[in-house]
Amino acid sequence: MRRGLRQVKLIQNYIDGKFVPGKRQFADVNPADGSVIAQVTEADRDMVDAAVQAARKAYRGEWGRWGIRERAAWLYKIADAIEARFDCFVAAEVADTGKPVALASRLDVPRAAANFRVFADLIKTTGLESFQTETPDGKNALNYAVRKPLGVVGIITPWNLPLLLLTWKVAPALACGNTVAVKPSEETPATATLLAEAMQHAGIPDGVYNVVHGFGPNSAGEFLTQHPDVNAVTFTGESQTGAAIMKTVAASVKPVSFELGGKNAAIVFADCDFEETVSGIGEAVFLNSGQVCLCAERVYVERVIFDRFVEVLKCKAESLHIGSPLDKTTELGPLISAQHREKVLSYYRLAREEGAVSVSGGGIPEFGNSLDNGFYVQPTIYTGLKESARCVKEEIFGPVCHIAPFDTEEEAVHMANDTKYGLAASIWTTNLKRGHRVAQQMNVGITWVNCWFLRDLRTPFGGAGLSGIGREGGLHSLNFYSELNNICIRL
Ligand code: NAD
Ligand code: 6OD
Repeated sequence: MRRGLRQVKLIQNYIDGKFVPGKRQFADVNPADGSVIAQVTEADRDMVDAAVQAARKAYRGEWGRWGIRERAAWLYKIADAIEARFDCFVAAEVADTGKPVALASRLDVPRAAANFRVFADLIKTTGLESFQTETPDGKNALNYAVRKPLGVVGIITPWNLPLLLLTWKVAPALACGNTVAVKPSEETPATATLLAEAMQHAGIPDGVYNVVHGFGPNSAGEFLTQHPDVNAVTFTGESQTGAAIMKTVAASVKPVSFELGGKNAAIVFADCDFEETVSGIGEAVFLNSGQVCLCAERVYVERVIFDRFVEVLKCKAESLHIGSPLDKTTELGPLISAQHREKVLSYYRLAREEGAVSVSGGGIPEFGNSLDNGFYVQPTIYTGLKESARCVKEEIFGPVCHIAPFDTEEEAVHMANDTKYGLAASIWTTNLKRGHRVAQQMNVGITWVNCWFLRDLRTPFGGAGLSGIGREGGLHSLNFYSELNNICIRL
């Protein structure tokens, strides 16, 4: 190495149990200071084909033949391997995403291990339907279903919770006996690659888990979804990308599962537990710098507590510790990229043009050190926009919300549902009857009452409208990642 040149890590593709470089490289950038932390080698069409063929071979080999208990045992080993490298996973996720180290340590990496354990438990304990069917001759028939893998599953994931969302799909896919080729986001390639190392050390057979790096259109993402030997595609990301992938896979009629964007509402009633609610909404708006698909960007507050609520949430936003992701006390890190920051700032400008009252933030924080080269924005709160404003309708995906008052329950329900998205909602009230009543009227996949992002991995997860197709989680994942064969036996 020449003096003065820092050696930059090379992140490679993982195909058939080997790390392989691609012909082209792109930079992996640390969003906290704009520095290049690694070069990533992009998989071309031939490499994506090699990954899918390796997955096919492994599927036809021992992985596809093993029984449920053996596969579950491997999943527990993967969970152990993640935990054995806990600090490496945290460091890689923090460097790639800029998320606070405290968040990656409490959410992302523990959830990755939990994803493997939960689906290992589930595949061992979940039964299947059977029916005794009456026939006119009285002899009857027995119907029972058996679960079979789909084959090779293509998995495409975003940058906001890279390891959590990748393993949320890899774990049930493997539990059901499939093999996978995954394409992590080009912004956050590190932890999918570390997972390959963990699997290699755990002894997972070659070809069961393959990683191809690159971009979407005319790159590894599109090559994977176009591949004729991929049996199903599961995708998490923007709604528009979901539409593009749907077009691509339509030609070969593959099953798809889409977890897409959101413009989620929180409804705060005057009878809420005020302190708990402000704290919960603070999380729902600002966690991961607002880069969680479930974040609340629209907050509706009953008019009698509106002014007080706005004032206290403003204090909360202004007291958040924005800083280096490596500082254990940091609560708000940067956005993922310069490009994404420009998008979020363009909404901050648009909010002003649309007539918003700026309660807090709206700009870029200054640090006086290398963090000024990072992609930070201030946590931001607006009021005063019309419900038809673009800032109220479009997903921003930053640490920002608009707060609007309401007078009646009906009005709150109407405003919350007045969106093309349908991912999540939260209701804040101490009146449980009202909590149930309002929750059941939400046109979304997940409604939380007096909490937010509280997860039980056995429950259905997904969205309505522009927010997705299908449900994953628990049995829903097992059903997506397997083909059910109903057997009817005449008795
Ligand atoms: P994105 O759609 O830009 O990218 C996601 C992945 O798709 C990346 O790996 C990308 O390379 C790939 N991709 C892009 N175009 C493609 C194409 N034509 N063919 C195949 N692959 C392609 O999303 P993002 O910016 O990484 O993530 C943020 C978005 O994800 C937000 O909209 C957020 O709401 C959504 N999201 C939804 C959920 C959910 O569970 N519903 C979870 C996390 C994020
Ligand atoms: O918790 C999950 O299982 C999940 N899929 C979360 C999605 C978060 C979106 O950013």
